[in-house]
Amino acid sequence: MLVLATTEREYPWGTLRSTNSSKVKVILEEKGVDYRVDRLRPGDLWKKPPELLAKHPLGKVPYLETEKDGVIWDSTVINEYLDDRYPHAGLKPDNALALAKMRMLENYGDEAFLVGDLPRIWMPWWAKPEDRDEAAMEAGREALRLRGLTYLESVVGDEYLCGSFTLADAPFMAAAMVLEVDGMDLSDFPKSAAYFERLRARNSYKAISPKTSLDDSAGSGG
Ligand SMILES: N[C@@H](CCC(=O)N[C@@H](CS)C(=O)NCC(=O)O)C(=O)O
Repeated sequence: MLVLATTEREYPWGTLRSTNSSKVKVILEEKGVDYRVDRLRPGDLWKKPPELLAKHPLGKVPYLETEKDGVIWDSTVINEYLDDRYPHAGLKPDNALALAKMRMLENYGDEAFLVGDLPRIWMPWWAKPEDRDEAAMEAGREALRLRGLTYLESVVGDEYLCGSFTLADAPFMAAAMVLEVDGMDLSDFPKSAAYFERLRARNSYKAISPKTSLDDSAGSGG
């Protein structure tokens, strides 16, 4: 049984999840492999206790515990590992250029969205409504409009980023989750908005949807 270590919490205003771990959860679901979720205390990501550092040398989530191969960490590495280890229903193109393009788009999702401008919108959702800095959140939305959404709008087509669904779409699943919670207006980015809706319509999105409780998203095997 694979075990995905992540941070997810139920709050009065919804179920909030680690974006990088959500990327992995989606691919575990797409692959249909048995896994269960191990939820760490969010405070451990700042305290970095020795037991966390023993699993992930940077003290971050996600990491994946496997029976065959030990611990694999970093969401991009884990997703590539899952696609290589469970090659059915492949989620990567097989020629060098298409693979490079897929990896560039996946990296763009990570850098511009998940570690770039989304945290300024997302992190405040983990605080009480009265403790949120609305001006800082709006600055995050503006940064996302100027960079990530402008670029996404220029590359996204009628399907997924590389035609069929691939690993490049995984970070954008996590972005779709954050934008669903935030309710940010995407009317200036109609192709991106439609793409996020397509992502939310996939079965795998249920495992990270803000509408799915923690009990209902503990993994297929537990
Ligand atoms: N490149 C890493 C980034 C992981 C990451 O930054 N995870 C966040 C939670 S979403 C975290 O653990 N933050 C604590 C920290 O940065 O020390 C990945 O893709 O897995």
